[in-house]
Amino acid sequence: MYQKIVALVIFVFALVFSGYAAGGGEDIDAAAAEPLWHFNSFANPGFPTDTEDNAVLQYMIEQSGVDVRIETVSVDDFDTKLQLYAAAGTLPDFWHHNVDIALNTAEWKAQGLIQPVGNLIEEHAPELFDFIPQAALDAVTIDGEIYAIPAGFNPDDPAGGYSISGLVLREDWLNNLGLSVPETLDELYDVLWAFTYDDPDGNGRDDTFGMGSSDNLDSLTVIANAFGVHPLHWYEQDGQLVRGDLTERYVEALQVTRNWYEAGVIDPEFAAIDYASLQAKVINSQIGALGAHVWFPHPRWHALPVLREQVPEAEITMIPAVEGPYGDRGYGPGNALLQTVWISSQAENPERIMQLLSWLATGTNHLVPRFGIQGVDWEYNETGTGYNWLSEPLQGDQNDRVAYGLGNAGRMWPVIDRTPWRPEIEASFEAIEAHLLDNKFIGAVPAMSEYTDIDSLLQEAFVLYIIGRSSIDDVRRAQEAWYAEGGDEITAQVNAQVRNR
Ligand SMILES: [Ca+2]
Repeated sequence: MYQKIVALVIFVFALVFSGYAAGGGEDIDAAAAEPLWHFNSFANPGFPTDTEDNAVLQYMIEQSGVDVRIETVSVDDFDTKLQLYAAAGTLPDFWHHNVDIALNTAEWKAQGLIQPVGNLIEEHAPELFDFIPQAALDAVTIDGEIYAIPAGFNPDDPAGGYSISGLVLREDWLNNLGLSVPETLDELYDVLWAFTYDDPDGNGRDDTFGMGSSDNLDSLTVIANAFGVHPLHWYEQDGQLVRGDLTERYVEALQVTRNWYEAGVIDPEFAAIDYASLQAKVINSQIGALGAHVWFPHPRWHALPVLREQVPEAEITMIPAVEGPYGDRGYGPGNALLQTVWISSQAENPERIMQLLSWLATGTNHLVPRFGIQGVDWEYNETGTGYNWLSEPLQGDQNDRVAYGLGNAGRMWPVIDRTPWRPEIEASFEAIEAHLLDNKFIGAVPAMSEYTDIDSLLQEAFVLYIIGRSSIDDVRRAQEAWYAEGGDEITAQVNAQVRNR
């Protein structure tokens, strides 16, 4: 804290002596003609910020008619530097950040650092609504007003969804055993049983487990999903929103998980390994199923190529969520709220910012910051399902692209576009999106940043129960403790915020 104050004092002095302090007699007309000031986190170190040398940014400025300069900062330094600017009364016009988005929106609104943007979008850039998921807008809506501009998703990209996680299986193991893709939780159990006990890899040794997970229970969530809940999402129970892992259904799912663990179909080491070790178990053909993202079955994603060095015929497939005993079916929807843009409460010409964003939301302009100029740097391939790279920087590696100016400029308003990877991941998206659960609250409330340690205690209790070291009463006691130590407040604030939307 002391260091922060010292840094703040030094920073404010520096601003005063360089003539940047608040009310320092800046000419308003001159300020209007100045380039917009964009403050950009998640900086690529090699990014050229001089617009003269940056072909991509220069093109965006010329085409949109809006001059802008980009200041980049690392994610870790972002909060500190933004607060220093706020204390000095010289906020950037708009900024981009990708961490704790809903929470930051609530805090910056409370601090008066940002302005509502709903009317600005409607009046000056309604095209943005075609790109931004409603779930993301809901998450940054406070007291009926939208306070941030979340990343868009290319609406023309069938692999452009924001739900990216599901259950993947070793398809070659299914085929070896003559099994089909499971549709229900019971059928999934049968598959995992066979993966464990019927020698799916045909090497004559008892050396495989059905499903793996890491210590944060990621893979095992698919069992809770079949009971209609995702642990960290919110569901209605007795007229109130309750977090998934506090519901009765979740307790039932834990009991099933423990049964599966006792039956030996879940890797017994799950509670002691991280996600990297879990991936190693896939690569070594020790497990046949795990929770994973859409890229996992991709032949160029690092897991499958390494696995194929040992098992050339290996196939990994994403399967749709299985149906549970009450007829529930679906994965928990993914995070719709990715990299986001906020407009400063001090921005004098927010409509110029909207002009720039409107340009980005027109035609294929949103691809410019990522891939450059159509016809110069890239063109659609023959089938229209991907791109051909034309210019030298686009055919080079990441460093060449960054040096050319691709990447950070796009964070003035990022649009997710997965077209280059589409042929291989489209099937995964179709499987995930076949069945999705409904999360009743996406966003954050202040109490979440206050009580940050209560979730790990709950998680620990769940793991101890699954591996047979505690009773279901211990689970319920842990849930009560979660409420008593701050969860009550979180739950009350979530319910209040949903009522006020
Ligand atoms: Ca075997």
